[in-house]
Amino acid sequence: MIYQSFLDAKNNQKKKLAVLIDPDQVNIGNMDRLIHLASEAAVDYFFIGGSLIVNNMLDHCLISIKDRCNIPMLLFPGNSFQLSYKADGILFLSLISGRNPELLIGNHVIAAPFLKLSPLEIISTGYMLIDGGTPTTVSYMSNTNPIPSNKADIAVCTAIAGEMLGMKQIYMDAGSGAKNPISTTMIESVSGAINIPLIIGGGIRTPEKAYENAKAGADVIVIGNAFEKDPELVVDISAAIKELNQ
Ligand code: 1GP
Repeated sequence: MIYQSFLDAKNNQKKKLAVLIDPDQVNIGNMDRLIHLASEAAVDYFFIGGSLIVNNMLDHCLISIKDRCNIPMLLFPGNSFQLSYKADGILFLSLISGRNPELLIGNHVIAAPFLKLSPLEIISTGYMLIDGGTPTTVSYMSNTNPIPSNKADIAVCTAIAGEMLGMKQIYMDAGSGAKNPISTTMIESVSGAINIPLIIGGGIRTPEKAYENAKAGADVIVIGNAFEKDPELVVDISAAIKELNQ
Protein backbone atom coordinates (compact mmCIF):
# COMPACT_ATOMS: atom_id res chain seq x y z
CA MET A 1 0.00 0.00 0.00
CA ILE A 2 1.37 3.36 -1.01
CA TYR A 3 -0.44 5.22 1.74
CA GLN A 4 1.17 2.96 4.31
CA SER A 5 4.54 4.24 3.09
CA PHE A 6 3.39 7.82 3.76
CA LEU A 7 2.33 6.81 7.26
CA ASP A 8 5.51 4.86 7.99
CA ALA A 9 7.58 7.80 6.83
CA LYS A 10 5.71 10.16 9.09
CA ASN A 11 5.88 7.85 12.09
CA ASN A 12 9.59 7.22 11.61
CA GLN A 13 10.33 10.86 10.71
CA LYS A 14 11.69 9.88 7.32
CA LYS A 15 11.23 12.62 4.75
CA LYS A 16 10.03 11.76 1.25
CA LEU A 17 10.35 13.43 -2.13
CA ALA A 18 7.68 13.49 -4.83
CA VAL A 19 8.21 14.76 -8.36
CA LEU A 20 5.18 16.26 -10.09
CA ILE A 21 5.02 15.46 -13.78
CA ASP A 22 2.64 17.45 -15.93
CA PRO A 23 1.93 15.25 -18.98
CA ASP A 24 1.62 18.38 -21.13
CA GLN A 25 5.02 19.69 -20.19
CA VAL A 26 7.14 16.58 -20.03
CA ASN A 27 9.26 15.73 -23.04
CA ILE A 28 8.52 12.04 -23.58
CA GLY A 29 11.57 11.80 -25.86
CA ASN A 30 13.66 12.76 -22.85
CA MET A 31 12.07 10.18 -20.55
CA ASP A 32 15.12 7.90 -20.29
CA ARG A 33 17.19 10.73 -18.87
CA LEU A 34 14.43 12.00 -16.56
CA ILE A 35 13.79 8.57 -15.09
CA HIS A 36 17.47 7.88 -14.76
CA LEU A 37 17.87 11.09 -12.71
CA ALA A 38 14.77 10.40 -10.62
CA SER A 39 16.03 6.89 -9.84
CA GLU A 40 19.50 8.16 -9.03
CA ALA A 41 17.91 10.70 -6.66
CA ALA A 42 15.79 7.92 -5.09
CA VAL A 43 12.58 9.86 -5.71
CA ASP A 44 9.82 8.24 -3.65
CA TYR A 45 6.73 9.07 -5.73
CA PHE A 46 5.63 10.55 -9.00
CA PHE A 47 2.54 12.72 -8.89
CA ILE A 48 1.03 12.92 -12.36
CA GLY A 49 -1.37 15.66 -13.41
CA GLY A 50 -1.97 19.30 -14.07
CA SER A 51 -4.72 21.89 -13.87
CA LEU A 52 -5.42 21.35 -17.55
CA ILE A 53 -4.22 18.57 -19.80
CA VAL A 54 -4.71 19.54 -23.43
CA ASN A 55 -2.52 17.05 -25.25
CA ASN A 56 -4.09 13.73 -24.26
CA MET A 57 -0.71 12.45 -23.13
CA LEU A 58 -1.73 11.11 -19.71
CA ASP A 59 -1.75 7.38 -20.51
CA HIS A 60 1.31 7.68 -22.71
CA CYS A 61 3.18 9.43 -19.93
CA LEU A 62 2.16 6.81 -17.33
CA ILE A 63 3.16 3.90 -19.56
CA SER A 64 6.41 5.55 -20.42
CA ILE A 65 7.33 5.92 -16.72
CA LYS A 66 6.15 2.43 -15.75
CA ASP A 67 8.30 0.88 -18.49
CA ARG A 68 11.39 2.43 -16.97
CA CYS A 69 11.12 2.27 -13.17
CA ASN A 70 9.19 1.09 -10.13
CA ILE A 71 8.62 4.49 -8.55
CA PRO A 72 4.93 4.58 -7.55
CA MET A 73 2.76 6.87 -9.67
CA LEU A 74 -0.13 8.72 -8.08
CA LEU A 75 -2.61 10.69 -10.14
CA PHE A 76 -2.86 14.33 -9.06
CA PRO A 77 -5.90 15.27 -11.09
CA GLY A 78 -6.91 18.83 -11.89
CA ASN A 79 -10.33 17.55 -12.91
CA SER A 80 -12.32 14.35 -13.35
CA PHE A 81 -11.09 13.82 -16.92
CA GLN A 82 -7.61 13.03 -15.63
CA LEU A 83 -8.23 9.46 -14.54
CA SER A 84 -6.38 6.40 -15.74
CA TYR A 85 -6.03 2.78 -14.66
CA LYS A 86 -2.39 2.93 -15.67
CA ALA A 87 -1.35 4.73 -12.49
CA ASP A 88 -0.86 2.98 -9.14
CA GLY A 89 -3.10 5.24 -7.12
CA ILE A 90 -4.79 8.59 -6.92
CA LEU A 91 -4.67 11.55 -4.60
CA PHE A 92 -8.44 11.90 -4.22
CA LEU A 93 -8.33 15.63 -3.62
CA SER A 94 -10.95 17.70 -1.88
CA LEU A 95 -10.14 21.41 -2.14
CA ILE A 96 -10.82 22.21 1.51
CA SER A 97 -9.32 25.70 1.43
CA GLY A 98 -11.99 26.71 -1.10
CA ARG A 99 -15.75 26.96 -1.07
CA ASN A 100 -16.46 25.53 -4.47
CA PRO A 101 -18.81 22.58 -3.89
CA GLU A 102 -17.80 20.93 -7.17
CA LEU A 103 -14.24 20.56 -5.90
CA LEU A 104 -15.26 19.64 -2.38
CA ILE A 105 -17.63 16.79 -3.39
CA GLY A 106 -19.20 17.30 -6.85
CA ASN A 107 -16.43 15.90 -9.05
CA HIS A 108 -15.90 13.10 -6.56
CA VAL A 109 -19.46 11.86 -7.07
CA ILE A 110 -18.86 11.79 -10.83
CA ALA A 111 -15.54 9.96 -10.48
CA ALA A 112 -16.62 7.53 -7.73
CA PRO A 113 -18.11 4.71 -9.88
CA PHE A 114 -15.06 4.70 -12.18
CA LEU A 115 -12.70 4.65 -9.22
CA LYS A 116 -14.69 1.99 -7.36
CA LEU A 117 -14.08 -0.46 -10.22
CA SER A 118 -10.49 0.58 -10.73
CA PRO A 119 -7.40 -1.11 -9.33
CA LEU A 120 -6.14 2.30 -8.15
CA GLU A 121 -5.31 2.89 -4.52
CA ILE A 122 -7.51 5.79 -3.44
CA ILE A 123 -5.91 8.18 -0.98
CA SER A 124 -8.29 10.86 0.27
CA THR A 125 -6.36 14.10 0.53
CA GLY A 126 -7.36 17.48 1.95
CA TYR A 127 -5.91 19.91 -0.57
CA MET A 128 -5.18 23.44 0.65
CA LEU A 129 -4.16 26.22 -1.67
CA ILE A 130 -1.97 28.87 -0.01
CA ASP A 131 -1.25 32.27 -1.56
CA GLY A 132 2.14 32.07 -3.25
CA GLY A 133 2.40 35.73 -4.20
CA THR A 134 1.03 35.46 -7.71
CA PRO A 135 -2.28 34.31 -9.21
CA THR A 136 -2.00 30.61 -10.06
CA THR A 137 -3.69 28.42 -12.64
CA VAL A 138 -5.26 26.33 -9.90
CA SER A 139 -6.79 29.37 -8.22
CA TYR A 140 -8.28 30.54 -11.54
CA MET A 141 -9.44 27.10 -12.65
CA SER A 142 -10.90 26.17 -9.29
CA ASN A 143 -12.59 29.53 -8.84
CA THR A 144 -11.37 29.66 -5.24
CA ASN A 145 -9.27 32.03 -3.19
CA PRO A 146 -6.09 30.72 -1.60
CA ILE A 147 -5.53 31.05 2.15
CA PRO A 148 -3.43 34.20 2.77
CA SER A 149 0.21 33.25 3.31
CA ASN A 150 0.42 35.02 6.68
CA LYS A 151 -2.74 33.41 8.13
CA ALA A 152 -1.29 30.29 9.69
CA ASP A 153 -4.30 30.08 12.02
CA ILE A 154 -6.70 29.65 9.10
CA ALA A 155 -4.42 26.97 7.61
CA VAL A 156 -4.27 25.16 10.96
CA CYS A 157 -8.05 25.17 11.46
CA THR A 158 -8.60 24.01 7.87
CA ALA A 159 -6.11 21.15 8.22
CA ILE A 160 -7.60 20.06 11.56
CA ALA A 161 -11.08 20.07 10.02
CA GLY A 162 -9.77 17.95 7.12
CA GLU A 163 -8.30 15.43 9.55
CA MET A 164 -11.54 15.35 11.57
CA LEU A 165 -13.50 14.70 8.38
CA GLY A 166 -11.39 11.58 7.89
CA MET A 167 -8.98 12.73 5.22
CA LYS A 168 -5.85 10.62 5.23
CA GLN A 169 -3.37 13.39 4.52
CA ILE A 170 -3.10 17.12 3.90
CA TYR A 171 -1.46 18.65 0.82
CA MET A 172 -0.62 22.35 1.25
CA ASP A 173 0.27 23.86 -2.10
CA ALA A 174 1.33 27.36 -3.09
CA GLY A 175 0.52 26.33 -6.69
CA SER A 176 2.84 25.35 -9.45
CA GLY A 177 5.43 28.03 -10.17
CA ALA A 178 4.51 30.02 -7.05
CA LYS A 179 6.72 33.05 -6.49
CA ASN A 180 6.82 32.40 -2.75
CA PRO A 181 6.80 28.87 -1.41
CA ILE A 182 4.83 28.20 1.79
CA SER A 183 6.54 29.69 4.85
CA THR A 184 8.20 27.53 7.45
CA THR A 185 6.04 29.25 10.08
CA MET A 186 2.87 27.99 8.45
CA ILE A 187 4.33 24.50 7.91
CA GLU A 188 5.40 24.27 11.56
CA SER A 189 1.98 25.37 12.80
CA VAL A 190 0.03 22.96 10.61
CA SER A 191 2.38 20.05 11.13
CA GLY A 192 2.15 20.49 14.90
CA ALA A 193 -1.65 20.47 14.78
CA ILE A 194 -2.36 17.27 12.82
CA ASN A 195 -1.39 13.61 13.07
CA ILE A 196 -1.72 12.73 9.40
CA PRO A 197 1.02 13.14 6.77
CA LEU A 198 1.65 16.64 5.45
CA ILE A 199 2.66 17.19 1.81
CA ILE A 200 4.16 20.56 0.83
CA GLY A 201 4.68 21.92 -2.69
CA GLY A 202 4.62 24.96 -4.89
CA GLY A 203 7.60 27.14 -5.79
CA ILE A 204 10.28 24.95 -4.19
CA ARG A 205 13.32 25.44 -6.44
CA THR A 206 16.38 24.98 -4.25
CA PRO A 207 17.82 22.25 -2.02
CA GLU A 208 17.95 24.79 0.83
CA LYS A 209 14.22 25.54 0.66
CA ALA A 210 13.36 21.86 0.37
CA TYR A 211 15.50 21.13 3.43
CA GLU A 212 13.95 24.01 5.43
CA ASN A 213 10.42 22.90 4.62
CA ALA A 214 11.10 19.29 5.49
CA LYS A 215 12.73 20.36 8.74
CA ALA A 216 9.74 22.55 9.55
CA GLY A 217 7.45 19.51 9.40
CA ALA A 218 6.69 18.58 5.79
CA ASP A 219 6.62 14.80 5.47
CA VAL A 220 6.68 14.89 1.68
CA ILE A 221 8.19 17.64 -0.47
CA VAL A 222 6.89 18.09 -4.01
CA ILE A 223 8.85 19.62 -6.87
CA GLY A 224 7.44 20.19 -10.34
CA ASN A 225 8.76 23.21 -12.23
CA ALA A 226 12.27 22.82 -10.86
CA PHE A 227 12.43 19.30 -12.32
CA GLU A 228 11.01 20.45 -15.66
CA LYS A 229 13.50 23.28 -15.97
CA ASP A 230 16.61 21.68 -14.55
CA PRO A 231 16.11 17.92 -14.02
CA GLU A 232 19.58 17.45 -12.53
CA LEU A 233 18.57 19.57 -9.55
CA VAL A 234 16.47 16.65 -8.27
CA VAL A 235 19.62 14.87 -7.10
CA ASP A 236 20.66 17.80 -4.87
CA ILE A 237 17.13 18.45 -3.62
CA SER A 238 16.73 14.82 -2.67
CA ALA A 239 20.10 14.74 -0.91
CA ALA A 240 19.18 17.87 1.05
CA ILE A 241 15.87 16.44 2.26
CA LYS A 242 17.31 13.04 3.06
CA GLU A 243 20.02 14.58 5.20
CA LEU A 244 17.23 14.76 7.76
CA ASN A 245 16.75 10.99 7.55
CA GLN A 246 20.14 10.02 8.92
C1 1GP B 1 2.16 22.12 -7.68
O1 1GP B 1 3.08 21.52 -5.60
C2 1GP B 1 3.22 21.37 -6.96
O2 1GP B 1 0.91 21.60 -7.46
C3 1GP B 1 4.60 21.69 -7.46
O3 1GP B 1 4.84 23.06 -7.61
O4 1GP B 1 5.79 23.18 -9.91
O5 1GP B 1 6.15 25.05 -8.30
O6 1GP B 1 7.31 22.87 -7.99
P1 1GP B 1 6.10 23.56 -8.50
